[in-house]
Amino acid sequence: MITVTAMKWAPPFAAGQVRDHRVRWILNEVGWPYEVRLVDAPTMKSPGYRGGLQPFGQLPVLEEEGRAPLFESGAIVLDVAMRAGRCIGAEGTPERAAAIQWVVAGLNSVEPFLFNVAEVEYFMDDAAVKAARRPVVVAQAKERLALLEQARGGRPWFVGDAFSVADLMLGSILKIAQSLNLLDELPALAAWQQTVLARPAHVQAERDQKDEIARHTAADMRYDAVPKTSAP
Ligand SMILES: N[C@@H](CCC(=O)N[C@@H](CS)C(=O)NCC(=O)O)C(=O)O
Repeated sequence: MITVTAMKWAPPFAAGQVRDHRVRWILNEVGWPYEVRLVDAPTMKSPGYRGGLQPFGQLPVLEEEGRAPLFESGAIVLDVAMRAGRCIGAEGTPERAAAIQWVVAGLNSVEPFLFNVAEVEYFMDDAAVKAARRPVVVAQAKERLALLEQARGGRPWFVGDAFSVADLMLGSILKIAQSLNLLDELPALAAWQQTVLARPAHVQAERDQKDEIARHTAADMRYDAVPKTSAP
């Protein structure tokens, strides 16, 4: 049986966006059953978790009998899709190469720009620094999103004529953009994202994550039990 690691609780802005939803989503797409292991902050930051599951004390992690645990949401999505032979084109084809390319592009060339905006919105306390930085990072993120839409070229899917991990990863990454109103001037990209997110495999993944978060509170994460010096 496959086990996916998820957080007991996350703040409202993150509910439905914690990266284990990507793993649940691809598992739902390919029809592989899985269990969820809910963890708190001290567990994630423990030497055992860092040493055995995720070196940076984060999630998601996919555990499966007879295989080494796998971390990094992108690696897990690609691994599941390749092993299942679904949502990633056939081995050795240009479609598979393009799907991998777009997953990496999403994680490496789009997500960091969106995270810069999220950092200003959610994690920055100094009002003056925030006011100075926001227009800069918003402009950079909007430019990156416009270039992404230009590359999509109005096609229904990023690769070929079917849904693939490229759409999954980019649709997931753009959740941050959508919740920060960065897609307002890109209605076609926003509409594409809504089509992708309407897939039953995603709807189920998001609902399951939100339900688990709703059953817990911030106290269940036991952040106070994590030493302040611990890396985030
Ligand atoms: N590049 C990693 C990022 C992992 C990551 O940032 N995970 C967040 C949840 S979305 C996390 O574990 N946050 C808790 C923490 O850092 O303490 C991936 O895609 O898996």
